[in-house]
Amino acid sequence: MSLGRRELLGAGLAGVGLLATGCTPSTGEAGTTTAATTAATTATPPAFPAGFAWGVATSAYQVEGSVRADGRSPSIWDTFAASGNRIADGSSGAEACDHYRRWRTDLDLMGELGIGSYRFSIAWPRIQPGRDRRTNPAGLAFYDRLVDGLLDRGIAPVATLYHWDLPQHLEDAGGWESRDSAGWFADYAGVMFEALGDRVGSWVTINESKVIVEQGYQRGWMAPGKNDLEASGRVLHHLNLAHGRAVAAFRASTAKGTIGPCFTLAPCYPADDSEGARAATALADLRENRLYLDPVLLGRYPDDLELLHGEMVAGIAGARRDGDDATIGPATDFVGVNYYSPVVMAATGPAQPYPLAANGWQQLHPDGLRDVLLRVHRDYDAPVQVVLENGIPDARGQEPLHDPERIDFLKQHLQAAAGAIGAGARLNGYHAWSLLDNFEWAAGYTQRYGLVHVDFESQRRTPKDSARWYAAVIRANGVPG
Ligand code: GCO
Repeated sequence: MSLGRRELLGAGLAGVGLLATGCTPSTGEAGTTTAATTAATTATPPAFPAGFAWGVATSAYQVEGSVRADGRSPSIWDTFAASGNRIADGSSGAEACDHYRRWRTDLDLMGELGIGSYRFSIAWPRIQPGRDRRTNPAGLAFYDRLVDGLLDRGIAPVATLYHWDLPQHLEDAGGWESRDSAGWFADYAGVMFEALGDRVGSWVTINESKVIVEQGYQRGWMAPGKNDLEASGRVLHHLNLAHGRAVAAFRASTAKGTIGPCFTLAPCYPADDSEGARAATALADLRENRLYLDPVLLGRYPDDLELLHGEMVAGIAGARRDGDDATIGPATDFVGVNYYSPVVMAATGPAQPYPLAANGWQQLHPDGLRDVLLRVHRDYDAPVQVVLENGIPDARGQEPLHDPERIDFLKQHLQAAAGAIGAGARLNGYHAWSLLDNFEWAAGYTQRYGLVHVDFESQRRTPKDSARWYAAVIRANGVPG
């Protein structure tokens, strides 16, 4: 059986010793009052403000393919996928959805579904493929066409600068472990602001630093496949610096749009009323949320950072220089939120009171979306927020085009988002993950998250029932009753 890419993400990290306190694996016992009551169902009727952005999301390595086209050089994901036994089905993103060549078809499809906003990512190795980091005009031209194609169809481009595909030549020069990475990223970001800043309305800096840190540098389940806690701390700090320097480059540029970070957040609930469960939950919240939110949104690391594993804390401390916190924390225009799963903690370790999705790591708890949005609203000075990812893989045994579980999932999560808006959160958009079935990282093509089915033999696209349902939501600007 393959490892889900975030399996154990909510499992207390006991296996890799990230926490200073000992956690034992969950007994899997059903949760209890506290997890359930924290999640009281919202009574607010689903309502979205006029102009709410209804979107879908993808990322470059997961959909583009054409990994050698027009001068692109390898990324750390090409290397990782080729390094043997890393990907469940032995596949890679070499072809993926062939979106690099079929982008017009995909944009037409989005247009037919009434999609208003498309979150895609830019493949850095297409833009700066060589060690000299000179701009590659042919690589840039792809995103130029894509953005114009979106605007022609009335779809707002939301461009992510980094969704995990670091050029291999930068990895060879030290990658995110090197402090130079912040400067490399700011330079590359500057190239993109200059090229597309007149047309892209929203820029996202770095997708999910938590997943890079935990899966890429602690567990080794994702590129670059390392198991080094100290390095993971350094990498986190450099990702934060890179974000801050890119925001500064954006402000100094002539780009017209807005810019913000993207976090994958997990509401943390105690499994019961015990003091032990509450303490474990507070620690989980530090590890899952505050460690990432605080530096970027408040300009300082959490005061209780030392509760995390000493080697990781040492990595952060060793990388930190005077003035860095201010560099990391310039104000952003919005906060991007990805939501998949809560974390529930008993005194003895993680609990799993909610049903699991077919990926094996995602507890299904729609009200968690409302809870994370309201938490960011409350604790981080009421920023504008946008959901940049939310989705599930096809259920086991599902007929390819009939996905009632996904419709239920979307409906309940949208109701939860509406509940957050009703309670004051400034949410201005929602992007379903994903437009297309695609390359799901270490799970290869074994998990399908698309609203649109892809036959990877023929590359034929066919909307699933959920795509038609989502189109109706968009037309109504709300969830049908
Ligand atoms: C994620 C990623 C996506 C995944 C999706 C499903 O950030 O987690 O952005 O690339 O494919 O989340 O696991």
